[in-house]
Amino acid sequence: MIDRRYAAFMFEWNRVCGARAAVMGVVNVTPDSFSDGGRFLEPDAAVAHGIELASAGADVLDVGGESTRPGAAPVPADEELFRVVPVVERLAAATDVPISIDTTKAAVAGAALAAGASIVNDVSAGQLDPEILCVTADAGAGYVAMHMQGEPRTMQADPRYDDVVGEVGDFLAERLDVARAAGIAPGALLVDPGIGFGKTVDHNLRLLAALPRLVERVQVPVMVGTSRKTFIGKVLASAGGGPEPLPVDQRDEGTLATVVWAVERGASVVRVHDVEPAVHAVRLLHALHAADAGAA
Ligand code: PMM
Repeated sequence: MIDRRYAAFMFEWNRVCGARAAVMGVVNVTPDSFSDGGRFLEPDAAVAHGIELASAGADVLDVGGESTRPGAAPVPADEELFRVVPVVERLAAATDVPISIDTTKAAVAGAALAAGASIVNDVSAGQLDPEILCVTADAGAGYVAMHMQGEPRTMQADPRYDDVVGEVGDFLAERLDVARAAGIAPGALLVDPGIGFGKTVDHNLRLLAALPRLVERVQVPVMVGTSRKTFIGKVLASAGGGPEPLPVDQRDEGTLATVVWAVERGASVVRVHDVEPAVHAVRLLHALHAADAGAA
């Protein structure tokens, strides 16, 4: 029997992804995320922000209670639960937009799914707490497996690959097998190359350049999260007039360029902080493709 929540998730997913790329809006309930840390730590502020992103056209809301920025320390499960569960519960009551829980912990995923989330976004791809795969499978929820080299505390120290695109693709294909073996339905799976997670500027650019190869390799929808990340600040540093990365609050135009690039190269979901411009870009691309197909 298909779980009601899973059926709802698949319906939503086909609705948004079948037609065009989906925009996932970020709701960080953390004191220390790199771009919006501390702004939405109070549940009222986080819920209001989520509702605002839904009104701006977000197709999915991603609620997270543990910062994964480079150098971040882990958060105990009870603190993470305390941050995210009330926010998920209230957002699920306030909006029809599907909610994703950004966590690596089975206990947090389970509580968020019970509170109304329908997707688990796991930056460790089930490696930190393998039980998270069973919790996701039991709930019939969607699952995003992301690639990360190392762990947030140390991942940017000296990331190395022989072939970053091949290695990330192999890792994600292997984690998809593990997720399927744990009982997650094949149609509920997505992967994410993990832009900025144990990667240099060059690694990130290569992965974005090779997105079509990754999409072909994994055969499931691919999600991409570039929003306001350091590589954008570093690429634009010289345009900003100096050797320092362009500050986080000046990276939204650069982010939009990567959103268009990623969607044009096969990304099914883009994860962003500034939702409205991404929604406009994705909708316009969709209209252009329809016109292109009509003219052919
Ligand atoms: N990036 C962050 C957090 N979670 N999840 C996925 N699937 N992909 C990402 O790129 C990703 C993520 C870090 O960004 P934030 O601190 O602004 O949330």
